[in-house]
Amino acid sequence: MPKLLTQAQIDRFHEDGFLAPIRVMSAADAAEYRRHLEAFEAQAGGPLKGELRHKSHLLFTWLAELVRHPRILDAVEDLYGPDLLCWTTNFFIKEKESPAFVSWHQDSTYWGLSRPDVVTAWVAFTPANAGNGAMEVIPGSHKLDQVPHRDTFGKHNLLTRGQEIAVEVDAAKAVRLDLEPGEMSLHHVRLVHGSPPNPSNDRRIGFAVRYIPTNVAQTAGEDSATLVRGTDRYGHFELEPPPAADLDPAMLALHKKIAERNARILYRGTGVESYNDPRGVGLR
Ligand SMILES: O=C(O)CCC(=O)C(=O)O
Repeated sequence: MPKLLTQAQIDRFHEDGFLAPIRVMSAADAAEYRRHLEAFEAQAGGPLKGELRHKSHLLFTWLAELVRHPRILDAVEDLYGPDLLCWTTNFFIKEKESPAFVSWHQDSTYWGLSRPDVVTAWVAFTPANAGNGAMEVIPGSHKLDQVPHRDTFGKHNLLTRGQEIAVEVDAAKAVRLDLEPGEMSLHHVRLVHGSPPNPSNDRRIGFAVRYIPTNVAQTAGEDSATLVRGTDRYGHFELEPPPAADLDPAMLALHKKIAERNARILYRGTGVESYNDPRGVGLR
């Protein structure tokens, strides 16, 4: 008996490679997440950037809570079973009137994970729609094997290497994933997806949480993950503790070490070594 999705939704995920929209919290709760983010940014003097955009659930208690949100986990359990790790999280923030975009890509390309049993819960803190650069997907493209990509390191590309798919994408088949604050989409790690810039007068903020069942391993180096539900009987990843407080100094140090190690996996073969390298991420 599924916990949150219907059997028809589960079948559709396996057929199309995505599901949306799924409400996981109220619009007011999503606004509260945005408020937390923007309170930090106001104090820091600018938008969250560099390595702070990645694995931010190790730095902020409110994001540690979000990656363990029961409704998100129920949906993910319906797809991948009861033993779940949060492998990573990434903020995808497009500032108002900004040229930032995401090229067509498959998430699996540089992640080094042993099997394509990986799902992203993309949680909307603001609306995402035609007016502000919502994500678009090519239904069924997750059934392709890994497709070749080329790195562009494009200045406005929000992906780590600005990677883009090196084969023709039939954009006429694309489906836009419109979301209201507090809704999420789910997408498979091999699904071809991307998103255009945000010409609107407000930010578009999404928090992408990458979940794997505990039997998936990292093949490209040492790695860590957060056990968010069930039991880890495999031990493929060093398990990460939750933060006791926002920006707890011990967690800041651990996060830095983990970010450096992750960057070595994600940028392998490029000469870029850190999320903060100007050739790499900039505002990503
Ligand atoms: O936020 C976007 O527009 C793209 C997100 C994305 O590529 C992802 O979550 O894998």
